[in-house]
Amino acid sequence: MKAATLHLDEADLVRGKAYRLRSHVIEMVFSGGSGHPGGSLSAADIVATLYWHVMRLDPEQPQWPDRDRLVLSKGHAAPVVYAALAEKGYFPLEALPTLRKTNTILQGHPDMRKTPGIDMTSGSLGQGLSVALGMALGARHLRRRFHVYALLSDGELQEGMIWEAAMAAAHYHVGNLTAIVDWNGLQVDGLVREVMSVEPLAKKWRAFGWRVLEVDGNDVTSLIAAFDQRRKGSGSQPWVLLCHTVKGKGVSFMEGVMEWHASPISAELRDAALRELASFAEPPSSLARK
Ligand SMILES: Cc1ncc(C[n+]2csc(CCOP(=O)(O)OP(=O)(O)O)c2C)c(N)n1
Ligand SMILES: [Mg+2]
Repeated sequence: MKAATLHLDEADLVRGKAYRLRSHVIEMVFSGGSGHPGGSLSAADIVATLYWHVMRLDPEQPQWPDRDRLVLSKGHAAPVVYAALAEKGYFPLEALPTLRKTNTILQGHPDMRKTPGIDMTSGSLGQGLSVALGMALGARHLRRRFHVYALLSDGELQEGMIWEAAMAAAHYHVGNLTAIVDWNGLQVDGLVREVMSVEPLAKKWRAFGWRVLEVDGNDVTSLIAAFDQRRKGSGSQPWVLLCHTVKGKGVSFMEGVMEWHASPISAELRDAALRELASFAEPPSSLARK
């Protein structure tokens, strides 16, 4: 009974963080004058679960050799990861509104030379899983126990390099690698299934030798359960979490709307979005920096 209560409390904390991250994303894209709100909002629950439940990290030591790694293969969703890093204390929250400004540490896409807590430069879609695989094999070579997570988007799965990495990871029995697919159904110019379908997704990953979990990627309780199952699972097979999400999740006028993939936000719409996010979960100041 006690364990169940603790688990619920943790889900609440992660959920509160996810909505806080969403509010930061809106503020950042507003002040940056450009950016990618849709794919940042769809991934907010995944990112919050990774940073507040899953990954072993030490914000005091961003280069700690045994830290788990996140490769944000869908690098255009940088705002939501920057928001998580600031909330974790890698750098001050005050840096967030500098997104995309000249000389900022928060470039439009992740830059490992500029941002504490970013382990891989990314943004050119298709590359992240190969990089994550290299890191995971590196851990094996160095006899370190860290885990590597790669966050991919569904449109990105149209890139051939993803499937080369998938094939290699299974061949080399890479058990410390987890891919996470933000399966929001939309890419820049339409529905993924109309532009070029990537389905049947679960069957494809299984055929490539991966263990597959399918999960509601906007439901923190389901995400926590899936990551816990993964943690207890095989040490000799790569796993993928196929996360059903909604692009723009949490801001009703952005949900499922293609144009919000990348778009500036006016002051009026920023206010409307923040009001709506606050009604879901008042960003609790008591959660800051936990
Ligand atoms: C190799 C490459 N081609 C094109 C782009 C431009 N681009 C940015 S995001 C995106 C696709 C967005 O759709 P999806 O991959 O599904 O991401 P999400 O829906 O999660 O935002 C594209 C084509 C890119 N970043 N990299
Ligand atoms: Mg997509």
